[in-house]
Amino acid sequence: MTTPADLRDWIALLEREGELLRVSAEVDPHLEITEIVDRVVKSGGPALLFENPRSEHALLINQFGTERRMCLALGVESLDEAGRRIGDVLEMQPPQGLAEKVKGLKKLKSIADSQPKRVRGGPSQEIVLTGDEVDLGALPVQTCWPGDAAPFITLPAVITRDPRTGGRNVGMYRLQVLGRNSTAMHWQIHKDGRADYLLADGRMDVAVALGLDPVTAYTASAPLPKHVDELMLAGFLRGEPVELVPAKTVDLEVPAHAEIVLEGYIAKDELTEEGPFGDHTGYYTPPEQFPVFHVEAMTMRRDAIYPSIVVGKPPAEDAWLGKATERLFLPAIRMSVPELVDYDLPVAGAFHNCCLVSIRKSYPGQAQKVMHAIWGLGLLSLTKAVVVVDEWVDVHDYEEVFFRVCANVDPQRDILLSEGPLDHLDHAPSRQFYGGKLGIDATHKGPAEGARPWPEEIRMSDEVRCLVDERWGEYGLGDPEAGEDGRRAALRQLLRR
Ligand SMILES: Cc1cc2nc3c(=O)[nH]c(=O)nc-3n(C[C@H](O)[C@H](O)[C@H](O)COP(=O)(O)O)c2cc1C
Ligand SMILES: [Mn+2]
Repeated sequence: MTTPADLRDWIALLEREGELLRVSAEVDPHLEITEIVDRVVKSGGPALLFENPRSEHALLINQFGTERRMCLALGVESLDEAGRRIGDVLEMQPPQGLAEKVKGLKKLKSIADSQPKRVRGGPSQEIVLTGDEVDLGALPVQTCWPGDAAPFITLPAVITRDPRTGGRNVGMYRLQVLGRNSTAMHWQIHKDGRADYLLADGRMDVAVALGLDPVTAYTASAPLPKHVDELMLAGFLRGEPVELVPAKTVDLEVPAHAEIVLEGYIAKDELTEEGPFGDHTGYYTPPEQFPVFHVEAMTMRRDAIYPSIVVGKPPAEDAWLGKATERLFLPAIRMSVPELVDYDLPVAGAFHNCCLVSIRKSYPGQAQKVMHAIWGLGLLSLTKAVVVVDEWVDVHDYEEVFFRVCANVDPQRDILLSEGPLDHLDHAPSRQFYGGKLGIDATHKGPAEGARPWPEEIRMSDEVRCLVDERWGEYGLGDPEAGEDGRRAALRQLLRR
């Protein structure tokens, strides 16, 4: 398995797969691109390479906008396949016998190969601009929505170091352009970049990579524990290390194959007003104080391509970045919540507002135990509502989950109201950052949970189902092999005759 080596390799792959359209017409990065992309995303359309966005740099957008492209990006057939690869490593056991030992060695090699690799030079530094030569205005940075305060760089990988341990962090935090050589740094209070900043004294080095291979770009958005380097996950998923070069002006390493790198610093107590910005909550986030990022150098490839993404009222392009995280982190969540069978973070819930969980329930109160586990787990702790269903319920089938909630819940007994930390951008709670949590136990309940004997669920016998399968052709109701959708279409045809 290989994944694209860099952004250009990725664009070539998208083109070969019929997943990219080039737009040569001149378009305005001020609002116009958003409206085009919003229509294309919502119709499941291709990635777009705007060749003339009123800048010397082309703009790539909607690279992650469908499940198929997210899978292509990660080099997998399904997002669950990527999750399984991570699960295989997390659940490694001492090998039994030679065959397992060989397999075990392969896994260990894949872990060893995931470490980023330092190389001497790379295309991301073909052009080096410093001092007055730095001008963010040369990039086709989008003003996404009419109420946005300014243009925002929306798909960056922000690189910092923990001042205590030297450990690297890479996070996707939007940057509001303040002028030729400065931006705001929107790291929210629960994020690792923010934690590095709080530990720093005085000046803190920062680098921002733009235009990466799609796996590395994705991992900047992955909610890894603070001490885990996102570039290691990128190396593991790529099957090849991410190559790094020393930055030109700061004490950090930067991706050798990025299209563009911004180097500079953040001074501890220098804050600026950030926002408003039309965010993935579907609302504008109000102005708030955030640190200022001073850009002292800008390095790039020749003809650098600028990457962008538009978030807004869901579903938007970030939906599949979120779904990738949902699938990739399932094995890790199962390590600490072993009864968890599956979970779903609905796109319409902006990921942190709602979590649907199915569990293998074997004792009273287990649904409540799982709610508290979710509220205690990494960034999932910000989840506002948790719905728990039994193991046989498909959490990705929202009709089915809704049916269970309506059928199985006694609100007096099965609703848990709690409180805790909420997402930085959640506008609903009375206080910012803190508020109510809702747990809904839609599992079957037993007598120890105060329920009467639980009725049996209706299900046709296997015998009769087989019989009807076999005889379907005889009834004259359509093709017996057609499956549910085909059956519906055939019946509609018959009615029209
Ligand atoms: C398109 C996109 C934009 C994002 N913008 C921000 C942002 O401006 N600020 C922020 O704190 N998190 C933002 N996030 C979420 C973070 O990238 C995510 O929480 C990630 O885990 C942060 O890295 P960290 O865990 O190392 O802090 C964004 C995610 C995506 C997909
Ligand atoms: Mn991190």
